[in-house]
Amino acid sequence: MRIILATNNENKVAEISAILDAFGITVEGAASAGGMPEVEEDGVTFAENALAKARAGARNFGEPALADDSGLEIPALDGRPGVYSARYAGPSCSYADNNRKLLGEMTDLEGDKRRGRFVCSAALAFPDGQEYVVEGELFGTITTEPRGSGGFGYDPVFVPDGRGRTLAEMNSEEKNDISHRRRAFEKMAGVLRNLAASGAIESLAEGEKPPV
Ligand code: ITT
Repeated sequence: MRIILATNNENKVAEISAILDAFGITVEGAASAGGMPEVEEDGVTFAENALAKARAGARNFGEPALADDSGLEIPALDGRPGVYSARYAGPSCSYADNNRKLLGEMTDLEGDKRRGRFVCSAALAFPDGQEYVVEGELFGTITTEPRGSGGFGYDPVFVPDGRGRTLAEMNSEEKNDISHRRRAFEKMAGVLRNLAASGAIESLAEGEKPPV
């Protein structure tokens, strides 16, 4: 079964491919399938944005598409950066710019006020309009300085509960074992398994047969 991963974020492609691979599901990044069109991310929830990206992928490629919309929520900042996580410090900002802005806003916050969660909504859309969405989360604390060089985004400033290191100080296996993305796509693997078991995605399996 070919499933397109409707994202332009290569870090996400690497993480989601590794996570789904462990469940025997192979995905193809949009870039290697010809490129993903820009999608307007104007939803107020991660789920809305994930569905918008998955629908755009299914429409563009004419094949089932998976998408991820994710970000960091800090209750003491009224939920920011939230759905604006990618462009928090401005339209074409870097991950380092976002981390600087976040840490700057949190300078006076201590203890529980530094707690937050990563959220990942994973959406699956089919060209015929069927769609599914699931969510995963990871709770933790925001550091006062960035630490580590692994991962991407806010990983250098986020220490998951029960751990002493930031996500950027972990290797990819450690992060993929506990991450919000892991939790969402583990659920999505269950959705795909159920669809296959019920025969609902049989035609996809047929469509994948190599040409004779
Ligand atoms: P696509 O829309 O193409 O999927 P994107 O990077 O624009 O890629 P989002 O709109 O979902 O993706 O924004 C997600 C942002 O949230 C991302 O740029 C990071 O800043 C942050 N983020 C999400 N997951 C993260 C993770 O696992 N570690 C660190 N930061 C993360």
